[in-house]
Parts: sequence; structure tokens; C-alpha cells
Amino acid sequence: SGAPAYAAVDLGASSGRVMLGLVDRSEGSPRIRMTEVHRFANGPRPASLAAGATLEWDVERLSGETLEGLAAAVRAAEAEGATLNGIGIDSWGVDYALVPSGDGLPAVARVDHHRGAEPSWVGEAAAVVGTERAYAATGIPPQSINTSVRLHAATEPVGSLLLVPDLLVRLLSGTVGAELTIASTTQLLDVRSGEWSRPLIEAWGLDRIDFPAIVAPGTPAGVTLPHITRRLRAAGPVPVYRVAEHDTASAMAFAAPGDGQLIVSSGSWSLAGISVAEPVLTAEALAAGLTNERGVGDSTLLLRNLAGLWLLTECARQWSSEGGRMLDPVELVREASLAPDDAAGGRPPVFDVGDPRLLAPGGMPERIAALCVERGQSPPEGVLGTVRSIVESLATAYAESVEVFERVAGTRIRSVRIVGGGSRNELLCRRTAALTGLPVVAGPAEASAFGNLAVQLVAAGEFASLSDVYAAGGSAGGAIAHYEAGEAAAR
Ligand code: LRH
Repeated sequence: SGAPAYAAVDLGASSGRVMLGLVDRSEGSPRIRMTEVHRFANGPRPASLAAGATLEWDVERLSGETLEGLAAAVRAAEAEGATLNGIGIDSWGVDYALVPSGDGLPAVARVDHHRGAEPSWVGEAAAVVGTERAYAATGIPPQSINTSVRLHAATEPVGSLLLVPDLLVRLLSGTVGAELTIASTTQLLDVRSGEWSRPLIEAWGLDRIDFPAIVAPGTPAGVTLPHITRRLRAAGPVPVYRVAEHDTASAMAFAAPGDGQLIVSSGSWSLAGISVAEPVLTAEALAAGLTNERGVGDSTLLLRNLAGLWLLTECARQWSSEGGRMLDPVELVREASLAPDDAAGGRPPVFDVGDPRLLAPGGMPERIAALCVERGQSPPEGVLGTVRSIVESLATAYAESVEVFERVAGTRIRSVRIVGGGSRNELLCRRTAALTGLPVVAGPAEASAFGNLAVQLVAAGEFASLSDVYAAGGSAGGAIAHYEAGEAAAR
């Protein structure tokens, strides 16, 4: 009864949120309203059970916050006379749990954090399957965050491999599965067939692990288990969908191959990339460190995995603890943006935001200063100098990405689209427009949550296509600001 409502659980590496999407058909053409019903901070904590791992996620907290948010979604839907008709989960990539095989039983599991120290066997794993072979098979270059190298059969209890969203789908519905987009972040998926790569799994000695069957985004996963339905105080069992469970794939679900845009999903990470019809597996793509990950609708996302607002939140965390006063990263950027771009001191120092030395937490301002000095520049001055250096370095990396994708994919980029939290960062958008010389379209800020809803809405038959969903999404699914190929924002 009532208007249809759907809940998107979007777990980011620095914050999680639950959004309620309502389809309003009262005025002829449908409109989608998306409201936030729950938000919480997220981040790494020191690993409690160290078998190589140094950082982990607080899985109980993630599950608890997810359930609390879903209960809030049920209440918010009821307040609108609506019924919750679906739930989807998306999260950051690569991290996983190994849980006892088979359906049923809520999963209580350990999930290591990809920012933890590189396991000692990474070199060995890379030697067993050479870089070129692994890239040709999976489309993923060597990266210390890859699930393929974090997994080590000898130190892990054998069970089913569940990526984070699929772990939560199991908690909610009791069913086991592996959604395509999130599975494609592991470096264990065959880039052509979209199935687990048996030859690589065997070569890496991971064949005792159970790899659940891969399903496409939008596949129903079952309904909430009775005790979950009761805990959410839902009127009845709620359908659970495996959406585009990789947050990056959800954030980029509006993109289509050949659309001429460089998309930057700007959150804790910056994923700069393009949508392509076929994977790009050339030596040039490998040399540029490009990943081929799955997008919606049979597309491939060709991506550069760069640091993002993580640099800023880590600096703010350190400055807050040193200064005894909480500094808000958003406020810091606002203050930093008040200085003119070509202030007397000139351009702030620029460092490589793709440098793997920026992966781990701790000592971020010092590490950034060292990277600037390493490139023959002066270190950034003070808090605001460091903030400007971070923003300038991110914008520089986005601008370099235009050149990289034009060269490697042989395509022409005509505009830049910044989605995710970074789309609200005016200084970042303005500097990206200045350095690329291209128009920048910013938004939506909650791009992953909207993509999550979009896949559910099509799967449930509310809309015929993803583009229809985006057309009905207003600013929840579209632009929040436009920047000319120069400086100012036109609203
Ligand atoms: C961004 C992201 C990215 C990588 C990283 C681990 O949130 O999903 O695409 O996979 O997390």
C-alpha cells in the first residue's frame, strides 16, 4: 500500500549513510525524492586478531548501524504512507570476510582493512603470477589493496569469500552470493567472462576457498530474515537486491561508453575514469596503472585509483589531536579557498596523490611535506597551505587523468563530471575546471546512494531504464553546480 519506497545503504570508507528513496507519481511524470535517514562515521581501527593484518573494520558496528538506519528508513517510509519495497547495499571495494560456507546464520566475521600494512607475502604472490599475466586475465594491475594478494589461504580459515556488501546481504537475507561489480575489484575475476578466474585462483593457492556464484547488478537476493524484519519493525519481509554493490560502480551508473566525460568519484578515494564498452588491456594501460572494473549494463569502468579526501580527513584528524580542537575538513577547505588562486606565493606545492606511501593512516601532513620536498618544491606552509596543496594536487591528478585516458583509450574527453562528497568542494571543482580547461559538472554528492536506488528501481520494475531513473531524480541524481572551463561556479 502507499507510495513505493526503497532504502540504499551506502557504506563509504569514512562515513556510512542510509537513504530513503520515494517514487512520487502524484503529478504525472514520476519524481524521485531521496532523503538521508541515518549517517555515521566509519574508519579503520587497529586489528584485534593479528594474523598479518594491522588494521580492520568494526563489522559489528557496521551491521548495527546498517540495521539502525534501515529501521529509520521503515519509520520514515511509514510517515509518508509508504511501504519499504527494497533494500540495497553498496560499499568500498576489495575488503572481504571468509565465512562458513552455505546460506543461513547471520555472519559474524572479521574484515581486514586494505590500508593495513602490506602483507609479507605480496611479493611472493606477484612472483607466482606475473604482472602481465594477471593483468591480461583480470584487467587489474598490481596494487597492495587487491583482494588477490591480501587473501592468503594458509592463514585464513576456509569458507566462502564475501565482499563487504555481500556480507551484509547475508546478514539481512541469509543468502550467499557475489555481485559482479564488487567482485571485479578483487583481481580474481576473469575480465572477459565476468566469472571467477579459476586458473589464477589455483595459481595463488586459493582453491580451498568457496567462491559464490557471480550475479549481475539488480539480481534479487531474497527477503529479510524473520528476526531482521522484526528488528526493523517492517510490516512484512522486505526484498533485498544485489545492486551495483561497488560504490564506485553505483556512483558512475549514469555513465555510458563513449559519452566523452571524465568521471571523478571523489570520496575518501578519487576514482577518475571513463566508461568503455570493452576492457582496455594494453601495455600502455597497464603502465598507467589503469584498472578495468565492472560497471552497470555490461560496461567496463577504466579507472585510476587515486587518493582522495582521505588526505584531508587524515590531516584534520592529526591537527585536531595536536591542537585539542576538532577541525572540520569542509570548513578548512572553505577557509583555504578564500586565498586567490594566484596568491603572491604562487601555486601551492603539488604532490602525486597516487603515491602508495599515502595509503596508511598517521603522520599525513609530514608525509605530504616530504613528497613535496622530494619533487624539489618547498613544503606547504601551515594548515591552510597544506589544505591548498592537497586540493591543488587532487585537481592536478584529475587534469592529468584527462590526458591519460585520451591517450590510452584513444578517446576525446569534452567535460569532467565530479560526483560524491568532493562535488561539494568548490575549490576542488574550480581548480579542476582551471587546470583541465574543460567545463566541470559537479554532483550528485550522494552519487553512490542514488545509483544504488536506481538499480533497485529498475530491478523492481518501477522504471524501464537507468536513464529514466536519472531523468526523474532531479538534483538527487544530477548536477548541483556547473563550472565554466575557467573559474567561477554558475548555479
Ligand atoms: C572507493 C573504492 C575504490 C576502491 C577502494 C578500496 O570507495 O570503492 O573504488 O575499490 O574503495
